[in-house]
Formats: sequence, structure tokens, C-alpha cells
Amino acid sequence: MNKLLLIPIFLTVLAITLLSPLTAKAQFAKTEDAIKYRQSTFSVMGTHFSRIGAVVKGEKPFDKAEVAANAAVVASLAHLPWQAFGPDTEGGKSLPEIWKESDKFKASSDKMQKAVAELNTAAKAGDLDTIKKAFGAAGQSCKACHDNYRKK
Ligand code: ASC
Repeated sequence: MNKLLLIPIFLTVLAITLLSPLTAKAQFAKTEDAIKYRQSTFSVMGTHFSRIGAVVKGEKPFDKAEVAANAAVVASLAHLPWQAFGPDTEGGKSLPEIWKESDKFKASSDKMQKAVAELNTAAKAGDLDTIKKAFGAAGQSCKACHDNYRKK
């Protein structure tokens, strides 16, 4: 191999080695960015979850495709906010318990993701009674976290 090629290869490996711990740690440049990100994802999730809620409560007619579209948004967004609860991002409506009992918080977030995945499955299948049950369980999983980890 041309020895000159080793120089850019060496520099690339060096750059990756030096930069990767930084990029892994700092998902967000500032605490406010992390707070804004998690609040935004919860807000959009709440909007689409409430639209299913209106159908479940009988305030809106049951449109299978619409409920399925809303459930798909909720289920995909449900994966996002957790990356924005990293170290040194306390603030917003978050209680400090999130960082003190992070295993418990993680378990609650896993439970919510599972519940909305089940709601998504039910919504795709399109049986309103099953959707209602799955919606109730998902709502409980939202509420459990709000009760324990959100400022009143
Ligand atoms: C919603 C919404 C929530 C949950 C929660 C369920 O529609 O925005 O945060 O339901 O209130 O208890």
C-alpha cells in the first residue's frame, strides 16, 4: 500500500476517536434544547392521542383510517422524548425524581411505549372495543408518569 495513504487514514481514525465521546454525550447543545425537544414531542403525542380519545368518548364518529393514522403517530413519537432526559437536563415540568430513580422512570417509559404499541396494533385491526381498551391502558400509562414525575 502507498504509505502516503496511511496519513489520511490515521487522521480519520484519530478524529473519530476524539469526537465520538462528545457526540454520544451531547445530544443537545443546551439544557433548554433538551427541554424544548421533550415538551414538543409530548405535545404532538398528546394532540394525536386526544383525537383518538374523542372517538373513544363518542364525541367524534369512528373513522378507522383516521384512528389508525393517529395511533401510528403516537406510537412512533413515543420513542423520542427519552433521549432528552439525559444528565444535566433537569428543568421544565420535570420533577427531580426522574434523575434520582432513573430505573423506575425508564420502566414507566417502557410501559408507555408498550401500551401505545398495543394501541397501534388495535387501531390497525380496527375493532372499536379493542381500541377502547387499549386506549384506556395507554392513558393510564401516561397518567402514571404524570402523577410521579411531572410538576403539578
Ligand atoms: C391525553 C393527553 C395526555 C393523556 C393523559 C391520560 O389526551 O394529552 O397527557 O391523555 O391525560 O391520563
